[in-house]
Amino acid sequence: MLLMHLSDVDEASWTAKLRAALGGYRVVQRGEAFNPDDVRYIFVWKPKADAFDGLTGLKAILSLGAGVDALLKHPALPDAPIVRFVDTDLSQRMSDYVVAHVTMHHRLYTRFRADQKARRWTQLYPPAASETTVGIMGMGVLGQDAARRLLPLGFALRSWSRTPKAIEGVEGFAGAEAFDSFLAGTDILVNLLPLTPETTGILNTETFGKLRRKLDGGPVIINAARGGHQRETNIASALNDGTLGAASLDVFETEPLPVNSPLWDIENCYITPHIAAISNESTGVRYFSQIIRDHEAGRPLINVVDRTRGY
Ligand code: NDP
Ligand code: OXD
Repeated sequence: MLLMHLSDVDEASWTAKLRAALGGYRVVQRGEAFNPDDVRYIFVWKPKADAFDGLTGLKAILSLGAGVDALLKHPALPDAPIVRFVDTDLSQRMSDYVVAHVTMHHRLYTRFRADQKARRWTQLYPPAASETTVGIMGMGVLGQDAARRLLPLGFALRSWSRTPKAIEGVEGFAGAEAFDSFLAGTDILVNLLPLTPETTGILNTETFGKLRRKLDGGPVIINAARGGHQRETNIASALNDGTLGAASLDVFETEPLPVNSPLWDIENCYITPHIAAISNESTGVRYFSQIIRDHEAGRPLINVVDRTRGY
């Protein structure tokens, strides 16, 4: 049996589609009558405190989110394997966000928008893409897809990951000891890391000060991963004092971003409400129903979270 436990998304719609995809396999929602001992899989997003109560026969936890940081902090998380969402549609959507914001900043949008407001005609030529280095933190599923889509646009690319990566056209840096060298050649910093104890607060004053100051207006950060990666007071100061030229933020320390956050009023801060990439129902149903079918047929689970690494 599959138990649905999706908060803040249309659980009924996912349930109907999973029932159709899984044929006779039983799929139940929280309010329905069922024996918790019979639940083999639970499909979660923002699980409540009692989500896992009584699930003695659990074989796997299926996470609608690609990021599992919040799930791993659940106080009653059972010891079952966690399968996270990995999907080409999700990657495409995230790369759409990354490419849009990288190209916007590369073409000095902040500067020309300010000039337009001031009715100022000042010709300033943006550098060629090849003269602008995009540094991607996190070279996993999403980081690699973003790199693959930025490469044909001509940007110089570098990446930072925990373990070394050899990706054609991308200069790889790995480990804490290589972080400063990675930053020193980066004009536009894109964050696609998972949120772990090691990466919490990584977007801070010290990091910003180590970025290359080549792009007109100053280096730029783009955070589409987790709000826990950023120190928002540091970002506000860096945007106001010119340490950063601009910031594109899709995620925040507190979501929704509180109305009194100073970030709302900062001209060179581009805010979106955690919409960089949404998990798509039709591809998600295909992915998770296949996971269940395969596992029920004795095949191994894929995309299982490594709990010791935290992602
Ligand atoms: P992956 O697990 O595939 O990739 C994670 C990458 O980060 C890997 O390259 C890993 O290194 C690297 N990494 C992890 N820890 C460190 C560290 N301490 N130092 C350096 N590198 C590190 O994740 P995804 O690409 O699938 O997703 C990334 C994140 O994006 C998710 O965790 C989620 O938080 C966020 N996200 C946000 C969405 C949004 O709408 N805003 C939507 C979907 C995801 P290595 O390769 O060596 O293991
Ligand atoms: C995710 C998200 O992790 O939407 O999938 O943030």
